[in-house]
Amino acid sequence: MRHLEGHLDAAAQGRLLAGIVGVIAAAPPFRPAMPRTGKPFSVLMTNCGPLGWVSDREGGYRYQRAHPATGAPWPAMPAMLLELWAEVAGYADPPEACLVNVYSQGARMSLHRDEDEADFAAPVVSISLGDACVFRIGGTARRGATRSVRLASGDVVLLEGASRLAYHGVDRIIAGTSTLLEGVPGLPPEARRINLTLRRVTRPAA
Ligand code: MD3
Ligand code: FE
Repeated sequence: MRHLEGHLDAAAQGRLLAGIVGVIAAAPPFRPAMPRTGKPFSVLMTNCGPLGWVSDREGGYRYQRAHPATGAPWPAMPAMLLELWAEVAGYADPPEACLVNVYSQGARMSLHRDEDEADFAAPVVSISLGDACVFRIGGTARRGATRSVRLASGDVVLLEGASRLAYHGVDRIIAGTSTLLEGVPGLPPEARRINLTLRRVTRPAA
């Protein structure tokens, strides 16, 4: 992975957050559930862009064009995200999905691989806003060694090449490390960290 620490300065983080507040107004964060068991996620999610990632007991992990609760199409990606992708992704076609993960204190994401996309040649671009987290990344085998990386507000991570299929997760949120999300109208009051992942889902037509 490529870790671009502090890639977005405070002003850029504020502009991006304003765009995400607009996304959340149109597409309220929902609580996904695990396939088959229906175990709820501790992370809330929403999406912007043509496709959005969802999960529930009945349908499992998938991308779809509509919000699972409202049935409305996902709102457009803020222009800043398309510009960031063009700047860092090294991939000609635009991202199709931006998954918005909303963490409260105590929320976590267990070790997993992102493999619901048809195109692993495209990178995943991650942007962190708000409190820092302890992120864990390993190799492409579930039982391999892992290392911890602190992701802070404004950091951008590029997952490309071998790291695109690496196991990864979020161990914990480090409370009180950012004031960015404090008192922002339109955000869930318990939100401490937001992570955005820009993804290519389908293989571009040749
Ligand atoms: C490594 N999100 O949404 S972002 C996810 O902080 C996800 O919310 C975490 O894992 C979060 O799927 C981690 C960094 C990240 C994103 C995608 C990856 C790391 C990745 C894809 C492959 C390998
Ligand atoms: Fe992931």
